[in-house]
Amino acid sequence: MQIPEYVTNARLRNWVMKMVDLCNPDAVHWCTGTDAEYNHLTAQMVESGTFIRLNPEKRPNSFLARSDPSDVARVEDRTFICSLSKQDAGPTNNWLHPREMKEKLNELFHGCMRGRTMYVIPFSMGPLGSPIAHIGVQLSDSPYVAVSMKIMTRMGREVYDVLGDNRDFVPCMHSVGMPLAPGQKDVPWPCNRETKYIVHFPEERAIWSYGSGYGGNALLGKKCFALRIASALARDEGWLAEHMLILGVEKQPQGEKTYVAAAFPSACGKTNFAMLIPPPALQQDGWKVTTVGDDIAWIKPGDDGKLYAINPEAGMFGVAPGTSEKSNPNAMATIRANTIFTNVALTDDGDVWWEGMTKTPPAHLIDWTGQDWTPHSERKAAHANARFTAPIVQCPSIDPAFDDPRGVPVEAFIFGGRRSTTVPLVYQAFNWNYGVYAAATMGSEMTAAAAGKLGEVRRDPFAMLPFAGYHMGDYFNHWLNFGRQLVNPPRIFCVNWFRRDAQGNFVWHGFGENMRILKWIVERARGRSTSIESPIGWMPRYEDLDWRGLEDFSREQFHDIMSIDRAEWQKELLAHEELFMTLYDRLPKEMLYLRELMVSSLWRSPEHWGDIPAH
Ligand code: O2Y
Ligand code: MN
Repeated sequence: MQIPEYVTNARLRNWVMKMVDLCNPDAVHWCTGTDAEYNHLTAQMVESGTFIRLNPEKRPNSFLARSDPSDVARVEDRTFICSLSKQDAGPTNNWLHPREMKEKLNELFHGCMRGRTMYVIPFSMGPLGSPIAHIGVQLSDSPYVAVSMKIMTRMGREVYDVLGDNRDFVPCMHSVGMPLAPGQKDVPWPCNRETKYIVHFPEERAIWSYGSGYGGNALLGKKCFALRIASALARDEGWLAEHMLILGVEKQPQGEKTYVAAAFPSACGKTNFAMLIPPPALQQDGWKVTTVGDDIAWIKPGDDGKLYAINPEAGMFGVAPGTSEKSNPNAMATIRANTIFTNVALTDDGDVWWEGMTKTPPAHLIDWTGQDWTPHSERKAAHANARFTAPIVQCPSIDPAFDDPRGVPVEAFIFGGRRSTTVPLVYQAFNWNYGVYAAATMGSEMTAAAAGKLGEVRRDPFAMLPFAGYHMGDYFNHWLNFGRQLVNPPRIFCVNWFRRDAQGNFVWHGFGENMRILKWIVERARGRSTSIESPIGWMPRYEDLDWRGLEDFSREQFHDIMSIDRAEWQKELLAHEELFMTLYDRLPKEMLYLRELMVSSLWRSPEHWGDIPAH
């Protein structure tokens, strides 16, 4: 194997040689990240049947891939955190001793790339050379992964300049787990239907993924590196790696800009919130939202005592179903060209479609399984987890500082879940520790009607349950410690867009209307807007929010989504105990004390908090 002379990093050279010996690929391709390389690989995949080129008039330079039906999403039950001690992985992660796991992986990877090309994919998570960024190198036998990594990360030859002779990188080993015998014909979406392993070694900072070519299982910069490995790095080095979008709130003519990072579990509209378009009355008043990131934030303290955040990614791997000109026009504009679609439906004129894109479906489609589809078909045309992969700089609301190596200063954190009762539309935690408590106990109602689970509240601390690379109790402790170092910590807020009335209807309109809440949050973070005290935190009164253009949203409706029901909150606080019991061996004592404090303040005497009813 010929190693390019510009690859001077000794550890990298040795590692690639060792992995080539192990996996036995037919060829090795050192990715350069150029457009010419992208065009060559995509054309090759059109030829092999992995990609369908979409109609260039409708969707220039865009492709459709259909995955194997067994390989359509992240596989949490096959995801492992292999720290040396089981306790360090904690009760919410799958674990196996690293020695035992390595034996297994060595067997699986032995000869696994026969008949295939190994792609060497160098990438930076974050702007090249940023003090907040980190380098990874992925080895993969999937050209789909190679081209997706060009969109999702800063991928290419320049990474070797940052890496130099001896800088560290995270080795990311990936195989679809389907070697080809001589003469064996390949399939459009190779994967291993029986065996999948998504494995993290947090002490070694290494990732091994086998058997899947899909999304978070295979694009290893995303969940595996930027969250699971990075969360362990961040704990050790004193920063934060979070499942958070980053947005900027701009107010003209003053020119004031406030950056906010927000964590929501999946299916809570994170991408829509990151690209929010304010209602006309607020736009006319000079309010605008800009997008830095839609999924992950890396946040480090700066020399000035502020927190600076980057989006480590360069692309979006967004859920297609439900995305429309109405729900997210910015996302629709982002995917107009240069986009890879996976498991969406194909229209007769060579474009894409999915449920929720238009009110009326086309009369005929080819569905995500490659079969004819009409509106009378029983199956969905697009898979529920169908995705688009697109460069985030194509988003019309992209923030000018997206590529700034210094990152953007974060003034507020927002945490939110999907709750039909109990949690009010918005409140501000009393201080950092109360905020950590709220984020740690955050819950969301399940949306899929899976076997009687509909509506059940699942705790998803910090929206990090599937992504923390170590014990969740230690993770809470890291947040508490981190706050102790900050002279003026960002304010912490909780939101719930999903409260329902007695008839089961959503009370809040959501989408662009969330700007009204964001405005109050920004004003509070800057110490300006007024509020009242409740047992769980500071809350806006009706008159504290900007209702221009939504005057028919009554004070009574506002009270419906802001009221704090003592009995419900008593139950809620009691339910936190279940999570605390699971994490008992590493749970910070602060969590228990804060819970007690909140229980006691629930029984403060007033009938109203301000004019918001306390039932
Ligand atoms: O199913 C997958 O592989 C993707 S999951 C995903 C993709 C983009 C952003 N967030 C997520 C998530 O699960 O949080
Ligand atoms: Mn996510």
